[in-house]
Amino acid sequence: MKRLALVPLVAAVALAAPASSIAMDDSGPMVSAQFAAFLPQQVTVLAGKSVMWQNESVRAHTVTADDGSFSGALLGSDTYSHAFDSPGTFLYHCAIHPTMRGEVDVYRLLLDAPGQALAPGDAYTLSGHAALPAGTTVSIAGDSGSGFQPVGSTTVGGDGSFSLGVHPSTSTTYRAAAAGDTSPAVLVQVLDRSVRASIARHRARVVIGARVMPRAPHAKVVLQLHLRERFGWWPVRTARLGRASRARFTIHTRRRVSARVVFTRADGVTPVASSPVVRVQAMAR
Ligand SMILES: [Cu+2]
Repeated sequence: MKRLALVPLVAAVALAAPASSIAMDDSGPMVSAQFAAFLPQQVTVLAGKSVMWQNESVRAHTVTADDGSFSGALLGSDTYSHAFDSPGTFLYHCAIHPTMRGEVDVYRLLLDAPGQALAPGDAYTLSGHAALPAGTTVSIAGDSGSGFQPVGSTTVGGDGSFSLGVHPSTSTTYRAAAAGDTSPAVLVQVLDRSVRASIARHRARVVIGARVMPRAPHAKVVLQLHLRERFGWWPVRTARLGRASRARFTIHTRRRVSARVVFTRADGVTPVASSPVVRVQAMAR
């Protein structure tokens, strides 16, 4: 099971769509049978839940366990579902197209994949689901670079869910353990970044440069200007950091400019870190 514990961690790092591969409702995850592949190729499911396969191709396929423990046919736009009652790794293939392969990983404890990165010191509610009796104690451990350390414990509720508040100061990998079962790890990302900004005037053109460290290529930064007539800081431009974690804004004004550059979460709004204020004087007449 050690190798498999990394799979959901990778899914959580790609913050875009990690939830789709982890089932939390009764129906469990869906797998699409495509022309020549199962997508996603790997799913993680809580013990007792079902995985549903749907044929979304023009070919007929099968969902056949490598060990023969389950099998279903996917003709036309058929669906097939199978409930996984005990933890383990279940490999399957298509009996018609043997290069089509897939994997179902079943756990009694799962942590929900975090949806977005945090700012340092943010409170975060780590939540998960257990196929264990209500009242079972769940221990949470976190690893922020020096091995797993206990973080706290909680209990399984009547609906099988559990949660624990954490305050990671840096990116931390969490896992849950109870009654001899351990969940796969999930990564809670903390964006502990600093932003530097520079400003230069070339006649009416003002160029504001920004650099975010540690590097965060493609992340969003927002240029804010201090607008006296609007009593404060206002976002005026959004940019994505380049590969060197730099961005450049150009504005045209003859006035004095006070600016700062804010590094945000993926939503482009929630601030993570701000540069010090940079200023240039009004254009000489
Ligand atoms: Cu097939």
